[in-house]
Amino acid sequence: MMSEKKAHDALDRRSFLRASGLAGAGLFATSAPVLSQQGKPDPAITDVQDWARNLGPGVVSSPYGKPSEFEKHVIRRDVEWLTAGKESSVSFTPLHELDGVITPNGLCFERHHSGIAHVDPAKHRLMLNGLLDRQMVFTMDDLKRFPGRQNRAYFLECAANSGMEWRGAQLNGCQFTHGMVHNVWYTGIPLKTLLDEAGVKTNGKWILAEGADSSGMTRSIPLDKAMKDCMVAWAMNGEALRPEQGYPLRLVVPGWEGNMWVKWLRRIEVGDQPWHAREETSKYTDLLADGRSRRFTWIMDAKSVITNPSPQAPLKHKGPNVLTGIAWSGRGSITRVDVSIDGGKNWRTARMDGPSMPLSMARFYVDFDWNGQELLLQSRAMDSSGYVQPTKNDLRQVRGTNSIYHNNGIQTWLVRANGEAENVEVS
Ligand SMILES: Nc1nc2c(c(=O)[nH]1)N[C@H]1C(S)=C(S)[C@@H](COP(=O)(O)O)O[C@H]1N2
Ligand SMILES: [Mo]
Repeated sequence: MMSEKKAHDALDRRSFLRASGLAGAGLFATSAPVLSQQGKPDPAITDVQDWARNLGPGVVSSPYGKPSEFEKHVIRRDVEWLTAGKESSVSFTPLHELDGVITPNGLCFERHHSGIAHVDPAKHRLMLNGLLDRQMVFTMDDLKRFPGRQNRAYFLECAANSGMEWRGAQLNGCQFTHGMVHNVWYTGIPLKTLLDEAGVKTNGKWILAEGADSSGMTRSIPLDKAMKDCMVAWAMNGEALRPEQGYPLRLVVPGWEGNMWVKWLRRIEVGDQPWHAREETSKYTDLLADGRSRRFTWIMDAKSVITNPSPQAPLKHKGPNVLTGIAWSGRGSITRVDVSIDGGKNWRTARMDGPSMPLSMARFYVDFDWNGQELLLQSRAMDSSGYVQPTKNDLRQVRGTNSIYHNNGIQTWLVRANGEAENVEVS
């Protein structure tokens, strides 16, 4: 706490500032003017605010900390008309309100087929069955005693992200066009550890992952991928998984479509062929123009989006501005992002800042001067495999417009002279 003398001095200093504010600018030639733009004293400077006058709430007044009340708008949102109800639906990450490369746990987009399962970890089991030397069942405590625990940051993108944009610009905001992606640190053990413990028979070539929620979601995954880098994870960003993200256990399938990352993971079956479950036949396949479908599109190709400015985050000032966005690739790390302000005619290479880890989100910036001219903003990601993010039209040439999945085309934002931004396409 401040001593009485110090508090008195602080008050004195404030009354002095107020006096100097009234006396006019010029007193502090090197600091910011005390007068606001209208020539009136700025109360943010001259007034003693409540938070400086009164004691604040003590420790543990919020035993689990929450964001500032002034950040109430930073929330997941859904699009009401997109789904018939809230249980089989999706909410979107507010990408335009975030920075860096890690998504805060409370803001990770959610995609559920039968709502959020509230699973008691004491009653949760992971069963391994099928083509194994030993069928096994693990409790959460068992899993946490395995050696070889790992920490890895990975993006998870739903294959339906940007799905509404296949046939033209639709939704106004990167939260809605690109917000079915999150990037967190996972803690868990390699799936390989468990499969080795149970002993995969030589004819075992596929695994089936099953969730404990009432949708009983299942997906087939080739054994090679399961053994390479899949994890069973119980923590995200250093704390237990959130119920929305599959508490107490989820499958992590790095770089591959979000649907395969089975939440509330309860069973792994080993088989000799894929199961062709609903989610890999009727859903998450891409119907091509000639009536055939792409089967098993697992890898999420390189993609990027400018998060600021964007329709939910207009430009407010002329002069120096910071453009920023995110990029990710299911084939490796992001090596470069180019940005265009004229709809793809000219490109400049953005500055990356923060880590650029394999199969994890990367952050880019362009520091630029805005003189109030119209902008057609685009970003184009490149990854360590040499892949370059295509335009939406290039994608349509190959895939037609029947699909709603796997749209990684270049996004365009039109920024108007008043700074407002809109979802558009350039031909
Ligand atoms: N058990 C179960 N796992 C699931 C789902 C589900 O409904 N049930 N949805 C899948 C889909 S379609 C996606 S995109 C991701 C979403 O993960 P998130 O909710 O953590 O964003 O989880 C996948 N895993
Ligand atoms: Mo999904």
